[in-house]
Amino acid sequence: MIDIRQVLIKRMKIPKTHPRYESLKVRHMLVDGLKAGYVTESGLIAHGRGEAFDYLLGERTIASAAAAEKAAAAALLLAKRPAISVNGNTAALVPEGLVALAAAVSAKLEVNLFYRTEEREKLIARILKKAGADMVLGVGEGMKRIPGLDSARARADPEGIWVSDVVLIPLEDGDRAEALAKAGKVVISIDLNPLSRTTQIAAIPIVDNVVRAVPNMIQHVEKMKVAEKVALEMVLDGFDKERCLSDAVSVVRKGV
Ligand code: PTJ
Repeated sequence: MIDIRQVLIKRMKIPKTHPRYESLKVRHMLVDGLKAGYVTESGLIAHGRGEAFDYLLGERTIASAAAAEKAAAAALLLAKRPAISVNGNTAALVPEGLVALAAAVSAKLEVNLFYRTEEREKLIARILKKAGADMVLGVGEGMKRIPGLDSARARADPEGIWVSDVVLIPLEDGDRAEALAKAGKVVISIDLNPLSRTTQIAAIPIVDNVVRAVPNMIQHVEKMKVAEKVALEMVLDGFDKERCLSDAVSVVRKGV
């Protein structure tokens, strides 16, 4: 079978020895998503902001982000009805990872878009299915609306985010993060900006690049899936959000 990523990388004509190879490869995944119609122009701008923070964080998973990823894995394993929200950028960057994470914690995968069109929803659902998803929620009509939100992001599938107790929201806007938290859900964010409203609001904020965070979370889930409930609760109780955020801000400011 043809590996589309390898085809794209060859087409980029960027030598693997290039010092910015990984970063350029990620950019091209988004540009390809834009050309295919499921990433938006704003998605590219949002990525640029993320890249700037990633640069300041040293383009690595800092210790406090690793702790948040472990706590998030525990929260997802403990959840009764976990859900994972997918937008254009994350569909372009980590489709297989999101599908694998959802399968590992029995979470629902739900498309949720800020710049919503039904065509984009369908394209993203198709990508997730190609990556191995059995079921993708959030597409088309029949959605509920999360109170307090005017944008298309208020949409919530009655079988997914609407009834979820724990929800993972990678690259999210602050309004929806706040509305989900107000609706009583445990919000896990992935956002490279430690100062964003989403990061500040989330119960478990992961300040890391989604391309690293998702595989790291899968590893934690694999290690902890046989753990007793009480052991998972201890991981969760041991997570200190304020310390995690002050550590991330300190790394951005001072590099350590
Ligand atoms: O596909 P849609 O229509 O739902 O639109 C998606 C975007 C990303 C355009 C939309 O959600 C948006 O406008 O997001 P914001 O409000 O710009 O927030 C994006 C946040 O994600 C910013 O704080 C960025 O720093 C952060 N970010 C960008 N790229 C990454 C990232 N965080 C983690 N990993 C990344 N690769």
